[in-house]
Amino acid sequence: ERKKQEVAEAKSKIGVEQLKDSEFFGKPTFSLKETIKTKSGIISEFKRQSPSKGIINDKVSPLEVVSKYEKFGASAISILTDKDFFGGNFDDILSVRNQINIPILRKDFMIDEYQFYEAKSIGADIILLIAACLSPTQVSEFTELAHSLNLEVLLEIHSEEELKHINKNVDFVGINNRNLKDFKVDLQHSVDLKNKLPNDILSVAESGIYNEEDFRFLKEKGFDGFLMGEYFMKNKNPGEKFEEFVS
Ligand code: IGP
Repeated sequence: ERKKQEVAEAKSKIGVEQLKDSEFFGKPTFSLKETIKTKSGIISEFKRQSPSKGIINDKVSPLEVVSKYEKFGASAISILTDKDFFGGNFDDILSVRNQINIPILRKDFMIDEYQFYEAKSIGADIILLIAACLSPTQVSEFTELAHSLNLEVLLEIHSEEELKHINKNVDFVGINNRNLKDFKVDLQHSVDLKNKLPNDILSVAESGIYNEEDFRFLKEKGFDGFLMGEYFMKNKNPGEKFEEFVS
């Protein structure tokens, strides 16, 4: 509801046609389908705060963090643009887009077509669809729209129920290790769910990866990608923490 209002307000200020004037329409994009296999597989996140943890790090700039993420082998960068819950904004993406050459995931709650044009207009390459917020029909319609804008789609699921949201057009299925209702993390639950995915689909393990052991466990179980935020962001220097993790 809050999101609906936010989107309506944005739309009334800047129309879709105006968004299309952005330099990023018609520019080539970066593909996670390519980098997920050739780099570390880690999608490292820039996140100042979260509903479950409060402030994580509000002292570092996106550019100083993500340039290190890129330098040390991240397959992609995830940047939260939700303001109310995560303290993010579009400038966090805009301020780094032309400085790095790996894909950027605009992480937000996508509920309206308008947001896809927004994502494109700030130079994002990937968007997140959260099954818990959408119907299977919406997922397939939004996927089509995203692809028409050259955006890749990461579909996030958490329960067996949500397997029905998957269609063959989504580029990646993310399994959230964290239950968004009680914030509990359960890696085994994700592995069990992964075993029920169509086996030709690229999979991403999301959230609550807090040490090397978690990472190795999920890698062994066959996940292609790993979305990690807090583990890096909670340090004074998230980029250095990333470097330490991958070396
Ligand atoms: C990162 P963590 O535990 O490493 O900080 O998690 C990422 O998976 C998490 O931010 C996330 C998220 C979401 C945030 C996953 N799905 C949906 C907002 C909305």
